[in-house]
Amino acid sequence: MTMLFTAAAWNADDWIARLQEAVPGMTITTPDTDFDPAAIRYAAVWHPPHGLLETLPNLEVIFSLGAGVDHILNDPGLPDVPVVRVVNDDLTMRMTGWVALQVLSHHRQQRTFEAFQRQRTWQPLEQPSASSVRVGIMGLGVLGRDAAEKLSMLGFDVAGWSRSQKDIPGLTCFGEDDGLDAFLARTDILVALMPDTPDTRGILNGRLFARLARDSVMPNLLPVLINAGRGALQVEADILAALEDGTLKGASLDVFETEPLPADSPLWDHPLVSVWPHVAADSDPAAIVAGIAGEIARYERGETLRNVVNRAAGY
Ligand code: NDP
Ligand code: OXD
Repeated sequence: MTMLFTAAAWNADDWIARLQEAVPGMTITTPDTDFDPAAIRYAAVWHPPHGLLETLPNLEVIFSLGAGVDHILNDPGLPDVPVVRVVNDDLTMRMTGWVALQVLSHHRQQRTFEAFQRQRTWQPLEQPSASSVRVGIMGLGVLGRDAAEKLSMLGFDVAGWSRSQKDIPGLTCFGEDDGLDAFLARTDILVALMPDTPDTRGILNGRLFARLARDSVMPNLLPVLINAGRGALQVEADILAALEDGTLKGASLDVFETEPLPADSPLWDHPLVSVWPHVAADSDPAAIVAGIAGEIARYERGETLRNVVNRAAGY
């Protein structure tokens, strides 16, 4: 039983040792070694080089080393085998923590108070309740739903929008295109947790920002954009223009059109933008390896794989 591991810039030795320990009898190889393509049944990948996976004639399952799968599905030669993505509590909690941090920092005016502190200024400001602030989450999947539920627990007025209409207790849910206008019109803090697909690419653009609520309880500070989905969702020129003309009052971005964010991007030193280097929900190797080992054990027993990507939908 052989697995191909490829994740450029990651510590392959550590991952290989973990995978070997977790999957008894598994031989792990990497593309830079002299391996027999016909021996590979499994692949565990993060941004695999295009064309590599189609050279493996006996490949049975591809494991994404992340929750997102755009880095695999964008390979034009991708073989027609199941792609399994990462879903685990550790990753979900990390994402919810990051989203809560951003929502709270906008709601509690963190930037303003940090500026006051630098000036040694004691200046209390009005503190609107969380229940008067409307958070809108685009994408109610594993990550969006958890973030929505935890933000509701913090008292925010939370709604969500997704491709299919959802019915989630305690959450106002809007579905697809016909629900988008109503969803945006009641959103002060927009959180994007969607995958990169042909339908979502560029969705965070000037036309969409213009449809956000204009009647917030903090008109000088909201609406704002928080994106931890994928950089391809956002049109950065439109974010900058919207910040310039006041359509947006701030942005917290963990993902970018080009990563790493180019040194000359105006986002770096924009006073209303918080830049994060794609770390909102870093993956814990132990949790990911345990997930892969569990799925391989199920598959070898003839059971159905879980968390298989819908190739037609693109996520
Ligand atoms: P899921 O597949 O569980 O959820 C995706 C959600 O997006 C679903 O609710 C889906 O709708 C919705 N969606 C997809 N396409 C559309 C569309 N065209 N219009 C409206 N809604 C749409 O994914 P996860 O929640 O696990 O992860 C979401 C994304 O987060 C990942 O794809 C990845 O890109 C990103 N991510 C980022 C990380 C980071 O560190 N920054 C870490 C991990 C993930 P429906 O429910 O109807 O299918
Ligand atoms: C992921 C990510 O998709 O970290 O897991 O972006």
